[in-house]
Amino acid sequence: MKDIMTAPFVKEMCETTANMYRLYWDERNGGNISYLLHEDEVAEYLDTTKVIRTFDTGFEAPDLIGKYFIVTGSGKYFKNVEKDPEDNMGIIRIAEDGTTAELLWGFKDGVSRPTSELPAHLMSHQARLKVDPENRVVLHCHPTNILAMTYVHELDAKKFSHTLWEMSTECIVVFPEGVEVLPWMLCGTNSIGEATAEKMQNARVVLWAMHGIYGAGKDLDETFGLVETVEKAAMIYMKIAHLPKVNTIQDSELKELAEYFGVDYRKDYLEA
Ligand code: 2HA
Ligand code: ZN
Repeated sequence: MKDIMTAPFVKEMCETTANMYRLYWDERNGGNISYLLHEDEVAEYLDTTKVIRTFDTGFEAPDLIGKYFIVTGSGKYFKNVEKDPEDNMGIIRIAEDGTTAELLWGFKDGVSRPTSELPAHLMSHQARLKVDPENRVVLHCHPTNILAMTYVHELDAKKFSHTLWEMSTECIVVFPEGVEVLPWMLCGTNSIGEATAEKMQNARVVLWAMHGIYGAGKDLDETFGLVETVEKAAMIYMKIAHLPKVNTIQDSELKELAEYFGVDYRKDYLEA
């Protein structure tokens, strides 16, 4: 059995959480990540028959039975993941009943649990896997500018997506499906999980107004890059929203971009 500390997925989780922390996306215990692992990947490092503890997830995820995830822990700080991966993260498998999570590694203090946002994560994985069988990552964080923008911009998915697209040339290419937006809701609940998962059927980015962002993708790099691009657009918006706008990217130019790069964009979000 190989040393799990050398596993690429553990290293990538460490690097990603450290980058997110340094970008001010994850203060204190803010943010959480779940990353779907393949059984053969896990079996190189762990005896998958040894369950350390179990958790009741409080909901059913029938499509995820037998699936493995590396997840960040409830109350854990992204700042600390790199220093002590085995304390701040866990590897879980969804049991045969679809509602129990079996811990196979991590949360070594013996009491810690997976992220409080596990419902939103697992429900989002289910939703994304239906539209993209290659989806493996769901990531939540609190980027400063996207959060700020939800205080001053209308929370309409079409208008919000259009504004973000206008903020930089690459946006419509990186998230051609736009972003979905939820109003303020109580976090950590099944309700916000269900609402997020429903929106995840249409887009890989779901904004939680006055709270943060959910991003999904096929690997950590892609998902991180997606959130990074949305956050950069929001940063530009927050720099210019109070200034007279003299120039912008026209709808005809957004269309030209989307067509040139061959992306399947939300045509109904453009006037052109
Ligand atoms: O894990 O970000 O939404 C802390 C949070 C809750
Ligand atoms: Zn949060």
